[in-house]
Amino acid sequence: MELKNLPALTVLSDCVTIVEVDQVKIVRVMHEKASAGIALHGGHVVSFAPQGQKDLIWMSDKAIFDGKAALRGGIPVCWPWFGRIAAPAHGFARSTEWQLLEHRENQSGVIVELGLFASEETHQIWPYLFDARLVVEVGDQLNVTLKVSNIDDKPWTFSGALHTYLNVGDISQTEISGMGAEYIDSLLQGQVCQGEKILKLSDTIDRVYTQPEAQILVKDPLFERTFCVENQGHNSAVLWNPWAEGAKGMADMSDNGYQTMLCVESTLHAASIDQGKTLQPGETHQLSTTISSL
Ligand code: TA6
Repeated sequence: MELKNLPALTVLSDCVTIVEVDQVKIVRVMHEKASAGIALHGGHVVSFAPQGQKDLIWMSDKAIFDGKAALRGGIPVCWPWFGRIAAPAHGFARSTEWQLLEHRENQSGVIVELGLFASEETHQIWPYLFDARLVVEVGDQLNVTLKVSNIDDKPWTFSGALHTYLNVGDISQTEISGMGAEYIDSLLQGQVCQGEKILKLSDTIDRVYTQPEAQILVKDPLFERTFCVENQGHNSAVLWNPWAEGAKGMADMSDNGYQTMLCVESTLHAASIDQGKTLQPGETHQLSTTISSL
């Protein structure tokens, strides 16, 4: 997503400014290594482009920046649950305002830290005290880490994902490897299946890969680059593309939007809220994704 021509509302440093798209404030990073944008609404990375490259991150041209809806595209922060195991789908973090806590920069890049804390609204949806931080490191590569801490006096259980939408030239030419063999097929009522080593898509896909390799590679011949996605603190990697019919059904995606995106997600998957990861009071968990282009 192109942010460079937007007027700065606030100048925070040589590299960091705040800009606005409709109702959403975005922390804009413009550094000699890379540019990026992180929306405060949702703690949502909306752009990351190493210097001289096309954006690695896909944003829908129909994304709704009303400060209420979750943004379509970017890197939605799905937390404190992943999927539709409770409402709202993918948790409340992606549709709640985060606070800008810190930014710092040096010659290798810029680090932006956002925070999300329990409020009356979050308490109504999920009755726990938490401290969530999103650390976004913008440099030759993009690193996004979601650190969640239990600051309550009772344990709580969560799941989640960094639901990255990669910006590909043409999905039908794209080749994906490193997902591992076994997957849970969300389109087949959670049936466990064995997959191929190299994937080329020609239809809707929605799979939770349970044994992903350390590096997931997405070869994009049209843009002549290969994405490398490295995840940590996850138990699976989700691959999703809604294809033509799915895109038609989404008000915030153009009918042909599916042709240029692919979600490769760093996921802590759980079949139900209770089956998630439990944090005792005082414990912290980190879920991260690192995205680069080779
Ligand atoms: O991560 C894949 C998935 O859970 C799919 O099932 C699909 O619905 C997608 O996320 C998008 O969900 P959303 O709530 O953003 O429409």
